[in-house]
Amino acid sequence: MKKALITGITGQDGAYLAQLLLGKGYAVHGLVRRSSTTDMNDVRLRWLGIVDDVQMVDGDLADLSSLMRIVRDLQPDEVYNLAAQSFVKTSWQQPLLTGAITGLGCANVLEAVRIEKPDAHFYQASSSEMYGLIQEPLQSETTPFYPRSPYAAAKLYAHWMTVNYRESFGMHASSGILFNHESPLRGIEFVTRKVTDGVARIKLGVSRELRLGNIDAKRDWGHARDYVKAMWLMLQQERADDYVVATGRTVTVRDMCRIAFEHCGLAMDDHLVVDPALFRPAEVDLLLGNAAKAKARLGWEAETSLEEMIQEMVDADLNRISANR
Ligand code: NAP
Ligand code: F7E
Repeated sequence: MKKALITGITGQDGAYLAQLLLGKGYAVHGLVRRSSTTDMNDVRLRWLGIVDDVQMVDGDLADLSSLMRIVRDLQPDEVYNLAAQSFVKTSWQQPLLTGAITGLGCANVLEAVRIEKPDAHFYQASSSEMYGLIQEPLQSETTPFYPRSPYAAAKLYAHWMTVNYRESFGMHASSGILFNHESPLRGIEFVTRKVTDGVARIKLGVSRELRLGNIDAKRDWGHARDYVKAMWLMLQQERADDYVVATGRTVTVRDMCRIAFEHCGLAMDDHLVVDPALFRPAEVDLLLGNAAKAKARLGWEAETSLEEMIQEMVDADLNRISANR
């Protein structure tokens, strides 16, 4: 039985990846940081019905000794580094923490693997945010990076450390440059979930308006359930490499929002308010990924359309809000 270690298992992608790996017969172990509300941080694993099937281990990305102990004891075949301070807007308010966890945290995991289990296959959760102020209209593995936030700068450091450990130590270390991916398990602070939750509240008469920031920003949105398959495929290759994972379609926040309102039979213009207080210090205006390499080498393609995903998210939020009333 193969053993996998997932950092960030309590997050959106960690939960879907754990579900995928369990389905493939893996023993799945997840790194969990200490919290005073331990009964709340497994909510996503509960939602997927897999909380009793994964083994949780205590540790923190900031604490190299905990990572070394875990990798030494577990001897995992595959290590997926998904843990991060992942909210871009927060990275301007907590730039040093973001650097310490999203950036240096990856170096800590790489070191733990290099020292304790150097033949383990390693995955780093890189991000399309690294393209930032885009240098090409369609971004691929060869497009130059131009990070626009402390989050993106930290991810860029982690990305290059992954490449460096592959080249310096011959480690099987791969980096997935994933474009935005969402699901009913997405954190409520991210725009798709804020929209689907907000629209569901308006539909159920709990609120009247939805306040957003820059609705002209364009994103290439896919479904997290599809994207974790690409992570796994990268670690099954003979050689480690870097891959863009994207749908190849970009849509404004405004048009994504319209899909959610229309699904509920509501007129968007009656409820949507643009609030400049929600604008960011620097914006990433447009992201559009070219996943041709992932298709050719991994046989991976996005399976879920934006419309299907937003409708699934709105329906999940309608159910959640109704159940809590
Ligand atoms: P998420 O829902 O925000 O999950 C982040 C995870 O990291 C949570 O499990 C969190 O634990 C954990 N974490 C945070 N700080 C930690 C620390 N100091 N030590 C240990 N664990 C810590 O993020 P996601 O959407 O699943 O994304 C997964 C990864 O992919 C992240 O690295 C993200 O930056 C990257 N990424 C995401 C996207 C996307 O569109 N979703 C795109 C590209 C890249 P708690 O539950 O305790 O908070
Ligand atoms: O913003 C605009 C906002 O916070 C998307 C993370 O998973 O994907 C994610 O980062 C866009 C931005 O995601 C609101 O200004 C407008 O242009 O959903 P988001 P993100 O910043 O793209 C990348 C790939 C990651 O790696 C990250 O970890 O939507 N926007 N109004 C808004 N965004 C939010 N959150 N809230 C608003 O009210």
